[in-house]
Amino acid sequence: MSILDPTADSPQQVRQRLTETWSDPYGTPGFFSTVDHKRVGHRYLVTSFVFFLLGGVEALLMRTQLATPDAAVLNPDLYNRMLTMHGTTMFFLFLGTIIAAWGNYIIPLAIGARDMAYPRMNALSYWVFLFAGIFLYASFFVGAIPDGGWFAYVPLTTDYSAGLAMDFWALGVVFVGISSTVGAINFIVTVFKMRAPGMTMSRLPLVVWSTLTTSFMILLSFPAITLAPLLMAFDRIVGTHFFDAALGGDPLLWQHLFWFWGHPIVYVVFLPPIGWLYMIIPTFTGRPIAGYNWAVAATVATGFISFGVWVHHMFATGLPDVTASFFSVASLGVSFPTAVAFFVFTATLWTARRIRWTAAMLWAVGALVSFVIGGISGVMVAIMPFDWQAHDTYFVVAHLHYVLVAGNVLPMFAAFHYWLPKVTGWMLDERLGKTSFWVTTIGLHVLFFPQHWLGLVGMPRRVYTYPAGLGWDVANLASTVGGYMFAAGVLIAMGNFFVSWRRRAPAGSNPWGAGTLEWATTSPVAPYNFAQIPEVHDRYPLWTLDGDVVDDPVGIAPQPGGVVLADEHHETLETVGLDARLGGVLAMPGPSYWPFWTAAATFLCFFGFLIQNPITLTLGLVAVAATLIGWHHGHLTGGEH
Ligand code: HEM
Ligand SMILES: [Cu+2]
Repeated sequence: MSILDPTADSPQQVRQRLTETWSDPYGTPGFFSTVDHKRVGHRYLVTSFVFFLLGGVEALLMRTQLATPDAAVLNPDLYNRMLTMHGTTMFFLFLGTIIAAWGNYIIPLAIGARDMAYPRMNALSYWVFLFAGIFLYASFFVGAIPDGGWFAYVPLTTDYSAGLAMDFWALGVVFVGISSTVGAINFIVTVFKMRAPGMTMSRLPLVVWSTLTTSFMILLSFPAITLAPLLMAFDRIVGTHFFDAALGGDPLLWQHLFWFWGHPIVYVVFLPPIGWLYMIIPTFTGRPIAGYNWAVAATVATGFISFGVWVHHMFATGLPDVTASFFSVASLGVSFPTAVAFFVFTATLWTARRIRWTAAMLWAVGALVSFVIGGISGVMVAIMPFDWQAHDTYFVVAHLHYVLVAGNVLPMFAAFHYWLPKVTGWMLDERLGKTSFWVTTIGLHVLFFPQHWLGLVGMPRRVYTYPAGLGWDVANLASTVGGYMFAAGVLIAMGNFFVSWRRRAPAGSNPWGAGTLEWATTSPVAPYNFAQIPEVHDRYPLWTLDGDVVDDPVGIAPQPGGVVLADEHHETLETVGLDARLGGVLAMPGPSYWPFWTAAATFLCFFGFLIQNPITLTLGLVAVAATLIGWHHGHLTGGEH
């Protein structure tokens, strides 16, 4: 260990040494062995976005089929498969992972750390995600696309789905769950142990609070979505009867397990995006967030209450009234913290020094405004008699898309416009950014608003077509037009990325004049993040008390007397306690191929289970064990950090 004295070495020398220590090997070896949270975050971003596009293509196919009555774009069977893969892709391969993407990229920077607490586990969670995505989509190439709905209700998916289709689904979902769980553990430890000295819990950026909360939620809810599909796979492949009522099993058990994950997950997918907005909106209003403590309380309360509401997805299953009433009340209750969050945003905007309507800000405020519609329709369906009417109609499709798209997709674009300059080092075009915002957001409302009405006049969801003359034609056509408009907006945003890439207008370290630590280092970020580990004294370290931007951010040039760790290992500071006292110096693991191989071996296990081949399965298990031994060999013999 060495804490360099920057007065002896010039800042250039210090930086060079840090770069040598923290850089990955060049080329392919670096590609497969990197554990750098920024590169992992990068990959998460690209991969999740690709799945977003795939899910979008499936959605557009469905919408095209539904544009006119009695259409024949998709046959019923293919429609089922597209519906299943659209929902599955969006939930498991996009919504759940885009939050890991920004979490990976931003969290270590926002807390002033040099990496995640477990860099190799971080790489593992990405590789597992990638392999699980490939596993699920391999079903397309063997003609066994899952067809039982993304909610996979039994017995539809146990007794009435032949072939490998739902085996792909059940095993793929278990597989991708490993990635989320590993990632959640990593975020929790990172937030508790790696904060820069002085970053007390009450100075924690709000995006970190929301990621911390959702990480706990993932840990508590994912066991259900691991267990349920595993039991389904056993019922299907091994011949057990967990869900078979005739032999003492219980089909409702599936619904309970599925929604015990399925409800909290909707908060898991929108709390981090709300956290992004908590970062973006203060920057463009030029003032700290109003009501920080309220925002933290709302975030944590949402996490708690969301575990007490899953049965609202089962109001139509004939539950005892007392049970159902409890869940109805709890569902209404969860809207309180969300309302608090909205007051926080409103107060911040209301008391702004000066609102700067950048593209990022437009996307952020557009998301908030649109989300309100989903919130209101949510309160409506939380009331049982209303839900009995609206259940399984397009009203629910409208509701769920409002919350998911306004609660995650629009904030994702806000985050892109806000943080991409940090990731790439160049600015996105503002004009194109605003155009894409308007096209996408208007598209969103044209797409989903008419579906409320369709639901109220009785159009059921999960149908592949409808006859003419029911009065549903115009609204369906409008909805499809909106779908294409939404897609056009997404394409413009992508076009913006490539145009701006060619232009490469330099971003500088803090282009928006933001106040939080991720802007205290170069853009793009150097491999070591911060030359000097920052010391934190308030919530917005880069703002003076009057809200002006500090000129020479802390992490870029090592200052005399600061802590600069530049040994031959990846080193960073560990802090302890809620007040982030200096704990010691951590030597972090460097690049490694093992995470990749462990993920590949896990793929082999799932593949063996899928094709019901005991030899492949055994080989896979042995391979997992072998890669884990290889991974930890250094620890076991004490030879390596
Ligand atoms: C990130 C954005 C999106 C997410 C997370 C998402 C999610 C979902 C989910 C979970 C379902 C299953 C609903 C059910 O339980 O029946 C679904 C259905 C559907 N989605 Fe999306 N969706 C998204 C975007 C879109 C877009 C942009 C479109 C249209 C262009 C679309 C069109 C549809 C259609 C047509 C269905 C089938 C409804 C039914 O037959 O019940 N979705 N979506
Ligand atoms: Cu719910």
